[in-house]
Amino acid sequence: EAARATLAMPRVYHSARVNLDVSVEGDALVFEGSPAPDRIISDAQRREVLPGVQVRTEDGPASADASVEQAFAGLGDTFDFLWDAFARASIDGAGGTLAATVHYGENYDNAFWNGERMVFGDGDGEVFTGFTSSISVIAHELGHGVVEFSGGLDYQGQSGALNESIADVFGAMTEQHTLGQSAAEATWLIGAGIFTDAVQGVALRSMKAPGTAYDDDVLGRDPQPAHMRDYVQTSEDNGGVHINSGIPNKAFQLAAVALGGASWERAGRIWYLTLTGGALARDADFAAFAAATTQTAEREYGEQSEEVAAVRTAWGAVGVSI
Ligand code: ASN
Ligand code: ZN
Repeated sequence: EAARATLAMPRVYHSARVNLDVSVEGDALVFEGSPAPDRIISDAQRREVLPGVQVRTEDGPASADASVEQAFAGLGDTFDFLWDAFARASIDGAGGTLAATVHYGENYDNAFWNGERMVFGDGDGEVFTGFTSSISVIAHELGHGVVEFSGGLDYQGQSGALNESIADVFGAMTEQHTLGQSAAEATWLIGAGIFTDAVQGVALRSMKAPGTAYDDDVLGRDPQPAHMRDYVQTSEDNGGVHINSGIPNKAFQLAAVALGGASWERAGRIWYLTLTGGALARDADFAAFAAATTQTAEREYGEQSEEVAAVRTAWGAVGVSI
């Protein structure tokens, strides 16, 4: 006997793409739907021109180019993480297409989010290998997208360092989700494996031990502080956005490890709800963000909860007073 069913999907996304799982429970057919990613990868062919030539789509054949496939897979891992952890459909929360360009420029030593897409250089081969091999780097760039779609944080000074830190939080959580790691098991490294063997360093940044990711003749010493007493006043790097992000990074890492389990279950959820709740000013400083995460934890878990205690302790440990 044939069964017919219509499936109502939550109206949280407009993507036409849906994964549908059908299972049998007793004498019932159970349909479960979830949004599926819509990815487009382009190739800048070593020029600094965007978007470049489209080389990979969701339904098209795989590319023979490893960078293309790595970027494609990384976007998929990030999409899966956002849905699994926060029921967020893509970075815009509406199932939007995820776009990336690889082979940007010649010997280009960076990756970035340009407001619309992720862009990856190949590295110069002396300090950096490519940037697509690291899921934490890919998810970091997408994290900037989530920040942007949530109202944004001015890319300057402390709000800029929060923007950077939240991108790292997304990077680390996505990598941990993809590898099936708990907060305690995780390396908390951002960009592990993207340095060549010539560099004395394990990663771009360490959220667990800011300031220790590298110590190298070419790069010098990792300048990230892990406490407000070491906050770096500088006019470079938009006021040290990639430097002082070590402080909120360490606070998140401490809260996540103290709460145990997977980082996104409680600490990540508190950070995410704080970011997306609509109450965060674009120019929020560390103290404002710390207060906001504490309020989120109080609202979600109760004032006397271990979550609130863990968040307060974590900010206190890095010298940010609430
Ligand atoms: N990779 C860097 C970042 O995403 C690029 C930049 O400085 N904007 O933060
Ligand atoms: Zn960044």
